[in-house]
Amino acid sequence: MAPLNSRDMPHSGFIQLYRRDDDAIRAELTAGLLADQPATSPKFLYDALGSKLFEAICELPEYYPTRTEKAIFDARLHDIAKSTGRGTTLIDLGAGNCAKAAQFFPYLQPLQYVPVDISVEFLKDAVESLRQRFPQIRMTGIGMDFSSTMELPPVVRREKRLFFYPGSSIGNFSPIEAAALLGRIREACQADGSLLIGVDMVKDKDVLTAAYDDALGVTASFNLNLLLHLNTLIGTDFHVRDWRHVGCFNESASRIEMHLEARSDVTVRWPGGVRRFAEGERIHTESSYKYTRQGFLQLLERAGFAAAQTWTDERGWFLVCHARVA
Ligand code: AVI
Repeated sequence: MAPLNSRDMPHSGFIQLYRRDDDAIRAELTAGLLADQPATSPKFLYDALGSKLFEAICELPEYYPTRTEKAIFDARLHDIAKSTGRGTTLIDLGAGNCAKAAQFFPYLQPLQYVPVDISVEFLKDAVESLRQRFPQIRMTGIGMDFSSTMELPPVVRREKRLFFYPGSSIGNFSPIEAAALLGRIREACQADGSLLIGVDMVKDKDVLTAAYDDALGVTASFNLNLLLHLNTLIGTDFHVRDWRHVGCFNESASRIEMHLEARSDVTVRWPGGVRRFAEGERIHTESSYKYTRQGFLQLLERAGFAAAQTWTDERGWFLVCHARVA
């Protein structure tokens, strides 16, 4: 990634800081595919088709996190807004279509809304239509990879920063990576900042497994599509039919794991690499960590946040936390 200097750019309401580095991507994927335990980062699940398949996952009966979090937001909108306060600089991490944050606008009345995603192209349509509805809120879309840096350009107000990170996306980082990311958010918060975050909870193994191995096979398609994305990105010659989706709960690590498993002996070639996978061998494509309330609050505290206010659903399946800096 080669960051641009935002001071050099005319302020258009959108700032693209992330630049794709094809050599770095090739090196990362080659190392992952050649490793003793092959693995790829979950970020590669999201090409155009992968993003659509993820949207479909959120509609599945088995995939409870999206609708459970929404039910908590709907039921607790007033309480959450009371806790976060008004006039904030609302920084929406992984904003996508900006819909989750937008539901809070009438209650939070932020002074500035800063949707952050890897590409401002994802944000443009959503932000334009929000601008019509909420002309009083200053909106600045930022294209950046916030998993590697939280350094925001000077156009983002420093006062009353409220970071919004819903959807339990924090679960796709290992606890060590999650602690580092939360630490960077804490740094970017200043003294009067805070974080509103959604986290998926540990629960019955069958409920968890079904959410990541649904009857329609949408999650399987989402996972297998990674192979098509890798073919495009680095020229591998994966055949989707040679692989099967595996979604399982690893209890000792408290995480769902997604893997792609070779259906028979397969040799995969790409410019710069070749690997023979034996039948049954797997590529680890995603982890989704599940927390207890206490475990997550400890993580927040270690990152420099004070005791958080929390809200959950009646089954205790999902947690929404509002944490201020300590
Ligand atoms: C984006 N993230 C929080 C999802 C999750 O539940 O870990 C990604 C996902 N993978 C399979 N289904 C959904």
